[in-house]
Amino acid sequence: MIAAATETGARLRSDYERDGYAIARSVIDGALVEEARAHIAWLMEKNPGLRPEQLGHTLMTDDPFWVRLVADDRLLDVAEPFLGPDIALFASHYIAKPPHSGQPVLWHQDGSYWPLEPMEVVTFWLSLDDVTPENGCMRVIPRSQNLDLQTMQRRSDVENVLGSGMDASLVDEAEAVDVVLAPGDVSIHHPNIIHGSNANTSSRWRRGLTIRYIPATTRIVSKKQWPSAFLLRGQAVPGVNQYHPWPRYQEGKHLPFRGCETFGSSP
Ligand SMILES: O=C(O)CCC(=O)C(=O)O
Repeated sequence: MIAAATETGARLRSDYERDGYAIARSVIDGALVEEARAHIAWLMEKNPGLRPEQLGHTLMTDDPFWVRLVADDRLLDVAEPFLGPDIALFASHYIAKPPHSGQPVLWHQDGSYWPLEPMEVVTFWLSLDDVTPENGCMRVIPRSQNLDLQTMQRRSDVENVLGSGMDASLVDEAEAVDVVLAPGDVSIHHPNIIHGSNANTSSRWRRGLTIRYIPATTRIVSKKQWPSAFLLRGQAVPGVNQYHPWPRYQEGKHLPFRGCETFGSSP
């Protein structure tokens, strides 16, 4: 079992190093996928002013289910070969595109937006639906992680999730690959890779959770405590980041989930 896990980790790392992304299948089970979908519905009800593509990290500080989900051992076991044993969270964001009206994410490089030093970070994109070109799955330009981080440009000519994107002359769309995933699968991508996604023009939801994991040696450069800074596994490096304690579940305040009563001790 351990040998199989090591082999999978080595395969994922070599795909990631070559192409800038990798795919791990069936990482979490159907029951947890269902809980994450219920979480999106709960967040939408609590935040009626936000589009479901915008349920982001500022909502996370006091949300036990969200921390439980990103701290799932199956996800962290996949992350560990990339980051080592001391793993923290930088950010996490549901990008849930509703049927027919889900917005596109314009071509971009994530690292251009992030206050991280050094830029050592991997993104997990956890799929909560069958995601395909029809409902706006993520698209990547393989091997574009070798391009330096560019300045992103504000874009209001087309409705889009980020409100910005990169210079189109740097993107060779003919090279784009659709990242087709089933519920519970995870794609893993590099902070420099060029990626985006089209609008959801189908009659199905396209729900996914981005999870930005950092090694405890990566500093989040922020004057205020970062709302989604959590130590998830291992040890903090003294003086590097200030982490929130894991929030404890309170009935009536938080979304109930399996194991919520005993959840809440930081590692
Ligand atoms: O969810 C998407 O369509 C795009 C996700 C993305 O841009 C990211 O994870 O960095």
